[in-house]
Amino acid sequence: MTKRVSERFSDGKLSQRIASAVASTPIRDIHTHLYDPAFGKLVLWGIDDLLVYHYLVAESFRHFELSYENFWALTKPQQAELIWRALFLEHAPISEAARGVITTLNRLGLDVRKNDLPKIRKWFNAWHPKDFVDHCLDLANVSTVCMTNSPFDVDEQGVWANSFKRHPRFESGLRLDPLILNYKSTMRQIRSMGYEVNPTLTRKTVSELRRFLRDWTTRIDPRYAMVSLPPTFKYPSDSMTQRILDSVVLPHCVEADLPFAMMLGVRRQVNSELGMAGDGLGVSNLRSLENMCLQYPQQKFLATVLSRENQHELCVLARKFRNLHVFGCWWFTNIPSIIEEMTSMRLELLGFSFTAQHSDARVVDQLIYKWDHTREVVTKVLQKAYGSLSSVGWEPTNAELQRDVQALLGGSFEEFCRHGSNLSPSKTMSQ
Ligand code: HDL
Ligand code: ZN
Repeated sequence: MTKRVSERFSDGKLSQRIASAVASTPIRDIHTHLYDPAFGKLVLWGIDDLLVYHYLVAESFRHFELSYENFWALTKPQQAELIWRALFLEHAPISEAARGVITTLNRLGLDVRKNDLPKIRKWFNAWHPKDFVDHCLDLANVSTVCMTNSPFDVDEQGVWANSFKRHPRFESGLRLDPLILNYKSTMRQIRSMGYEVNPTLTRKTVSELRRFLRDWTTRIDPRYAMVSLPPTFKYPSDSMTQRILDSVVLPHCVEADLPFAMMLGVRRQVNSELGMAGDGLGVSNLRSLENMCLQYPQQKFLATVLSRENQHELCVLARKFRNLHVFGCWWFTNIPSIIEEMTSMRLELLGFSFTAQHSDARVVDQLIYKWDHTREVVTKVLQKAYGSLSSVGWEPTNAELQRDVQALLGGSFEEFCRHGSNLSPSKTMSQ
């Protein structure tokens, strides 16, 4: 018998079961900028790293009078002091990134109304980095995080050059932006690493670039290869980017059975004075993604898009191609109002066959707030979705709830990576 709408969501029992399923499900965080503790100085943690996070830098400059130059000349603690004053003392920390710092400090057991930065610093300084990393993973209930590893980052090269014991909860991701987007300038660096590559993609250069990718795949054992792409990315197009994709990167991914993750829509350095905080976004033409899924039916693609306007089309595209896995509320969409809209739409169009979120965390403490805030929203969305089912007589068991929530928080990604995705031969590509 259909319950009246008013009764639908009054079922506190079901709502509570959903809330505890979401709270208790460990997360596979499939994209972050965190580092295994073995990476030493590359590991960011503690109050000053939290406060100088580029999201907060961008927001703080809206209140600053000092010049960009004078800000960047300050030490990290001095920058943190200015950000703390602008966003946490002179205004309520109401933005997602500012509220995140408060959530994090609160969950670490600190009194967030005691605006005593030196005292907070002292508390963090009492921790050993490795213990603190594990503490944050446990508090956030995150089972594993995937790093963003660049063969072109000199600091990273130094670590990978020596074998080291990997932290079991840190996986790697092979980031290839410089190769795919700026081959001309990257070629020299690859040559200096011992590969005989030229500016034009001769047979020899292609085979050396494939060797380069094979070597780094063996070295870091990535979950996927990855690139971020501008809104102007076009495939096919008569460009070096496409030639690198078609002759080097995608054949390597097929050979290595490596999913290829594309993050579409970033406009780098819209305001270069802001440094890492200076990037913006644009609406992408997702026909390019469609064409790649058609051109490479046996290749697994992961995709996330930066523009809110692209989200619906991405879901429809994923309905057409089972070798396309949608993931995360990336960057400027990683705010509760948009996470709610995106997750509802994805459930309605894709069921559980997507990954609801990745944290994109850069500072290990951020795992705590990025996942607390996401769990809040996912709980709300699932309570509404299961509430509708329950009102027509379909109520999930606890085991079904665990299964479904786990799918959204890493399980579907795992299943996608396990499955073959060979589809029928591709048809002609649309422009
Ligand atoms: O390109 C990327 O992986 C982005 O996530 C950028 O690193 C960006 O600066 C970021 O941290 N977004 O959350
Ligand atoms: Zn990222």
